[in-house]
Amino acid sequence: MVWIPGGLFRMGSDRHYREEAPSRLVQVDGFWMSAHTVTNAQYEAFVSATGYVTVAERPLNPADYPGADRKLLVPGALVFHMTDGPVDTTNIANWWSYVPGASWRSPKGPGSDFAGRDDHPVVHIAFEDAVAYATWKGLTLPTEAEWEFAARGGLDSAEYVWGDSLLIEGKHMANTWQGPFPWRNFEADGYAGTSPVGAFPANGYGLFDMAGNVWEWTTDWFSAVNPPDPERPCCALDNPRGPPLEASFDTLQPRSRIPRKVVKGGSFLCAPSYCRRYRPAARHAQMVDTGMSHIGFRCIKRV
Ligand SMILES: [Ca+2]
Repeated sequence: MVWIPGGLFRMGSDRHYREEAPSRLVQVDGFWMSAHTVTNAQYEAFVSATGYVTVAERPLNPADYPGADRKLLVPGALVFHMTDGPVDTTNIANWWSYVPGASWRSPKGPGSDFAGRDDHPVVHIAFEDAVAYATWKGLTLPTEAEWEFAARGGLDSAEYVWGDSLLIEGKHMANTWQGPFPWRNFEADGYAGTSPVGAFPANGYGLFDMAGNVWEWTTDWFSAVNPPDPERPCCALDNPRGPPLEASFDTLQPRSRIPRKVVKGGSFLCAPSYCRRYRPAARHAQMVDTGMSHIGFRCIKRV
């Protein structure tokens, strides 16, 4: 783990998606953070030691999913698939499929495994799966503010975790998507799917993959509305913990009672043409029960 010194910083951004604004002064205390996301090998060690069964591997309770097709209420996870050609990018069902039997062990469904990818981030991890691992290690998960402070690596208000240009001397600094999403991936960064942890340069604090590769869970409940900027350093929000759970329900799916946490960092599926969320200010709402091909996590330890 590496030491994140803590301090005052500008959280969020006024230059991109609405849910990142307003940019505001926030203070966080110092903490220790894992240099990379939890890998398949690390998660396997946890499961071997404890017998833990992830959410994606457990039977589903129909009461939690009113109106859902019962045929779909079987253990599984959302798996990404490329399309044959351009599709309507407002409909994520064009490239996400619920695959029965998909889980961290079988990332593409029955018959698949993570052979040769021991050092890639574990994926298809629901929020409580991440918490279970962290607890076993005597660690915890970061708040959104802690995660974003760490991701910035000391570059306050920069667009990216490495500075203000997407490429540095023509080189990709993170595992994202190049080409028209979701049907052509030019792999200019070297990877179509996840990459081994640490394949790209570390940020200013020595943390790897704080942009791209996989989204990372934080402990904050999601709200698209953020606190106002206090403007004066004396009044900065002190170690914010996010809004209450009730704020996190998806208003576009009023029947859903699955609350949503903030995930950060973007993933190998973030493309300039579709989703510019490989930035430290970027954020996304993720239902706590939903494992996906592009969601992992890392741990912290507070002092
Ligand atoms: Ca890539």
